[in-house]
Amino acid sequence: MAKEIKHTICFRCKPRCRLELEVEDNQIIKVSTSSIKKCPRKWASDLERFYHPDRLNYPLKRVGEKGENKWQQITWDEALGEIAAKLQVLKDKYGAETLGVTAGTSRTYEELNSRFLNLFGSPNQCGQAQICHGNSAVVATTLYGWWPYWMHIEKLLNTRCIMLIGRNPPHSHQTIWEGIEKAKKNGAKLIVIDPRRSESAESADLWLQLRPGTDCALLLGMINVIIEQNLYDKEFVSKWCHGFDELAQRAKEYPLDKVAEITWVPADQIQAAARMFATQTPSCAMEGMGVAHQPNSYGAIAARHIISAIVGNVDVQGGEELLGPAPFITEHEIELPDALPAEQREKILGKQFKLYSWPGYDLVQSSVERVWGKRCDMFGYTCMAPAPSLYKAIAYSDPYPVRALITLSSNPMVTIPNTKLVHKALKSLDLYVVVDYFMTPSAQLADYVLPAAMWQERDFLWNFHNTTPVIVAGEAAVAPTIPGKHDRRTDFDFWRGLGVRLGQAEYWPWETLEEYYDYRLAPMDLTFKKLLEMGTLAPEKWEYKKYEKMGFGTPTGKIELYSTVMEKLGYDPLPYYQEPPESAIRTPDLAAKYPLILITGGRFHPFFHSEHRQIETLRKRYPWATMQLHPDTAKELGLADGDWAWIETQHGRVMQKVQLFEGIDARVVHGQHGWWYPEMPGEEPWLHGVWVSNINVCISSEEDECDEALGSWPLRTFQCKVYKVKTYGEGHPVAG
Ligand SMILES: Nc1nc2c(c(=O)[nH]1)N[C@H]1C(S)=C(S)[C@@H](COP(=O)(O)OP(=O)(O)OC[C@H]3O[C@@H](n4cnc5c(=O)[nH]c(N)nc54)[C@H](O)[C@@H]3O)O[C@H]1N2
Ligand SMILES: Nc1nc2c(c(=O)[nH]1)N[C@H]1C(S)=C(S)[C@@H](COP(=O)(O)OP(=O)(O)OC[C@H]3O[C@@H](n4cnc5c(=O)[nH]c(N)nc54)[C@H](O)[C@@H]3O)O[C@H]1N2
Ligand code: SF4
Ligand SMILES: [Mo]
Repeated sequence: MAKEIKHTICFRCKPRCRLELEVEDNQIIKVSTSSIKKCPRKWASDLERFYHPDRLNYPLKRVGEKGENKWQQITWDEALGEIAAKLQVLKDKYGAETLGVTAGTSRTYEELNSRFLNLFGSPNQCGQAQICHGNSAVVATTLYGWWPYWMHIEKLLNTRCIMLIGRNPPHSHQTIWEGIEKAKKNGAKLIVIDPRRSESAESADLWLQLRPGTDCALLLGMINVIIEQNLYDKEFVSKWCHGFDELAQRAKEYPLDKVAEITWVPADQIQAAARMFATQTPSCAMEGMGVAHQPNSYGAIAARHIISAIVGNVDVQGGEELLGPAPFITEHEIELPDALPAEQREKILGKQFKLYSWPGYDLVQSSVERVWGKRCDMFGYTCMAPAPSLYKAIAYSDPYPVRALITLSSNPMVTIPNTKLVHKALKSLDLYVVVDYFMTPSAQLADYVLPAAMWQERDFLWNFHNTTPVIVAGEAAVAPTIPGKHDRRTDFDFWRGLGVRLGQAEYWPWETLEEYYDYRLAPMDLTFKKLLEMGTLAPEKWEYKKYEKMGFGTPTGKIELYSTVMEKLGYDPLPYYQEPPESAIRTPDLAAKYPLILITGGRFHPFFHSEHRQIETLRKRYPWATMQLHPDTAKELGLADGDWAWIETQHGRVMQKVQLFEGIDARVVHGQHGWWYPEMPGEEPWLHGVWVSNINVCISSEEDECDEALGSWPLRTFQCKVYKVKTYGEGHPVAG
């Protein structure tokens, strides 16, 4: 057979590039050279992952005890039939809300998770979205009536100042970093707010090394400077912003000396950053996980959007660009949010977090729809049950029994905090189904493990969650099923197969992804095939200042510095600073015992969360988990570079190797996240080494520590201590 070039969408990391693969005889030979040149990661080693001997090839059914790693191979038809039958029995016994779905960080057809679940009647979708840009999407939409599209690289070329708040794109989003580097060459300034001298901070004009978890106070301090020094855009504010006087009043509570004390950032630096951001306009801010993973994420994210609004950055080229929806059938329409009956909406776990659940949804979306004609996707906004609420419900039937769980494109034993609770919960389920590429610590606890088609094996239509008219199409390069070798299926096939078996057939009329995408593109008079030929579809010209014609998609039609939605929901309508639940100020006794502040999860090459640990080429470069520690702290603790050391919090302890790093504050430790060791035994108690270095063993998941409006859970501000691992084998695999 002749060689062919297939145009796929790469899901190896975040940018979702269109990538050409060379294929011969249903085998991927290589990633074409022109694509590799474009890929800043040069991650051609993905073929090593694609053809890895540990990939899941057929559905597996548990035959031993849970966690014994004993499996029987079955067919897809058997697997889906048995799962559907068991789901029906559990639904009849406990109600539809007894089923939860846990999804990962937006790698697949997540709109179909919601569609299936809404039709099934359960509100309990639990996604990483709630702590992964989803909380930003919700806050932005609440205040601006739309979510600015931050993946719009071209905008960076028109910006004069970029402020990265808890975000480090050289490791987490390389195409954005390329854009920032170009912007810098054009003369743009770069401000970085980060407790570590990250790669972004290295190239910054201003680096603010703050105390973890204090961004909200820092940003309110900057807002105060901008207002007091008359640096805000008076015309825009008076015409297009609601609640400026109330904001000014609140900001007054954050004078520079007080903010400097809270944040550890010298007052002159705070002032310099505020002045730079307000005068070098259009400027834009990008917040990342340093902010999203804070206990008070609403406050920090709201303050970040407010600061951009008052300096007149919204819906201008090079600022916070509000691009609007795509004119096709959006992911959110596919989710069928209205199919979930009102009495089932009421049962959503974590319903006390009202902004990221139905009361907030109705208030926010009705205004968005009025102005934009469509609702905003906001990352599976329809049903978000926060992880701490979900795992508590499973483990303790509190507030009601959740007996079945489907995990698709996620690895909760590694990526969700309080691994002990997740472990207890997953083991106690009546039905646990995992759909993945590889066996993982989570999959080891399942009743059924189903092999998913990888990105090279599936058609995909990508649009950044309905926040932009840009649409990208990618095709399957090779077939997911090769008789005699493997029988993998796409996640579309999984949801459709289950839906059809559970009485949802009329809602799943498309037999293939191509049919599904043809349906979604029909309003644009396009087919999936046509779009594949075109590659990427983007408007020829971007429109700005659209609000002059249509207003903002909020209840007041203005940017809500003072949020009427938050007010109606019973929360403080303005951002305010709260001490983290664990800190020297809030819990001094705890801090005396655990004197260091633990931050976790700063992204690093070459891994993506808990993925790629099987790939030998990468593990040779990066064999073990690593923590960053200041040399002075290490010296005091008798630790040297490369030593194994325990990181211990009141919640648990794990070991990682010490890396000395002068760029971190001596009072802060940075622990990597995502670590498990596939080469260790899969059965209990090892579960592929999930207890050895996985930082989420050290993190709590209490509902009352989550953000009160969003329900997003903190992952980065815990008191800890660090000490040497004394002897080889000191740590039992089930570390405590
Ligand atoms: N302590 C701490 N915890 C964190 C973070 C942190 O910074 N600190 N970061 C958090 C954030 S922002 C996120 S987004 C989460 C990430 O959390 P997860 O999304 O749970 O990430 P992974 O661990 O990579 O799990 C993805 C799993 O799905 C599989 N997979 C990948 N793509 C697909 C697909 O298309 N279909 C199917 N069926 N399977 C697929 C992979 O093999 C892998 O096993 O972690 C969160 N957890
Ligand atoms: N290589 C790789 N790339 C990835 C991923 C991956 O796992 N690996 N994951 C993807 C996903 S799902 C996500 S969400 C993105 C996340 O990408 P980013 O948003 O860039 O997130 P991180 O690198 O986790 O954290 C950014 C910075 O926050 C800092 N930080 C920690 N605590 C605080 C704090 O309290 N305040 C402030 N201001 N900063 C703080 C850290 O030191 C770190 O440098 O990356 C994506 N890209
Ligand atoms: S940058 Fe990431 S998404 Fe783009 S081609 Fe490279 S590995 Fe794939
Ligand atoms: Mo994420």
